[in-house]
Amino acid sequence: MPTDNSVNILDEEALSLFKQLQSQALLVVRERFYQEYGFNCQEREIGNEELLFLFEFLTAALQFGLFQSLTDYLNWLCSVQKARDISTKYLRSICHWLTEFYQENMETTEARKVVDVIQQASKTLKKKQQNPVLIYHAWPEVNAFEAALICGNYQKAHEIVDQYIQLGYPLTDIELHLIQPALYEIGEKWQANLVTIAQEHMATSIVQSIMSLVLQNFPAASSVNRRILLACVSGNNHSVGLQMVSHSFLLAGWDVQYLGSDVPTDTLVQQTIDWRPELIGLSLCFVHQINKAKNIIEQLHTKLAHHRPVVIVGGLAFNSYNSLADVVGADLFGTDAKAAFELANEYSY
Ligand code: B12
Repeated sequence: MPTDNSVNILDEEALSLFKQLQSQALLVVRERFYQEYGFNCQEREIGNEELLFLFEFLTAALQFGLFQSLTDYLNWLCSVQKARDISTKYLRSICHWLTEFYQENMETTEARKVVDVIQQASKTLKKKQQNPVLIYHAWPEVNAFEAALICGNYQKAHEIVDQYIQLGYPLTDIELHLIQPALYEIGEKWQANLVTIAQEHMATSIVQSIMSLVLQNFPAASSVNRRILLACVSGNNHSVGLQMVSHSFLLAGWDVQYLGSDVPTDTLVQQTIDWRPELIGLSLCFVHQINKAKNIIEQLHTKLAHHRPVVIVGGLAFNSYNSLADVVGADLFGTDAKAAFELANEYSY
């Protein structure tokens, strides 16, 4: 995502104050919501997580000029609410109270920057939400597979995967053209209030079991003596995509350490220092997680200097806004599990 030059980013001191004010701002917004409407904002799909995310996206806009991700988030939230027959007036009120709060609590020039960003973003709320997601060539059985996941039919889902295995398709293709599009579709349906959070969880756990089980049908190439460590940055709980990335490297004979979701930064850095992979892969789902990735890369620079591993990044955040890879300072960006392996293989270490 190009950084937006029309956004006046905050200087370091103002940014630090803005962050310090976060908990107070959220408290004020919650209280005003209750006073105005007589119930809590979480009853209108604006719970703690949504408010914290809003704050994180606002920070990304004010720190890096990443304005588009803030408007995308607000419009995503708006579409979630509309699908549940909730008026956008609640979100508008929250934006309005936030502007009042910063006008009262920050110095005029810096408050103006915050207010401008919030006001500009909330003006876009009427526009139709378009999810910035890449859709891959989906195989014909995707709908049947997705239906099996949503109704919890493990046998059926497994059977469909098995059919493709019998036809000789590589695991990476099955994951990319069958499993990934089905999960993307389930995400759209959750957003549109057509599947529940429980179904989303169930679908994920079926997929994870099947992926682990069928892995043994695919013999790995002999070892190429190369190491990759893979992790979702702290705060990212979306691990299935990274698991697919791990499979594409495993099957090609790489030694893989797959750390899964939500890995705390310090332990991730320490594990990298201890194991010394030549490549590490970081998965990010949301734009505001770029600070986590930036921090990991900076620590690796400081602690390992020119011995630091090459860093490849990926995940929904990058697929939505390609140029983010430069913002975090990564060496490579892979759009999917297959592309990640191809890029890493061609890179000269
Ligand atoms: C399953 C799921 C969950 C599960 C995840 C469980 C798990 N163990 O993974 C749970 C329930 C935890 C979850 C939670 C949330 N989710 Co969710 N989730 C999904 C869903 C439906 C599928 C995710 C998935 O597995 N996709 C399939 C994989 C294969 O695709 P992928 O992640 O893009 O990975 C590929 C590439 O990106 C790339 N890649 C990925 N990582 C890496 C790393 C490297 C190094 C490289 C090179 C490449 C690479 O390669 C992968 C394979 O080809 C998506 C829908 C979607 N569009 O993805 C929503 C989705 C991502 N979730 C969403 C949201 C909002 C949330 C929540 C905030 C609220 C909620 N719905 O509960 C929380 C936030 C949790 C958090 N802090 O992270 C939104 C995000 C909206 C947005 N654009 O901002 C989505 C898009 C749903 C939607 N349409 O509204 N979620």
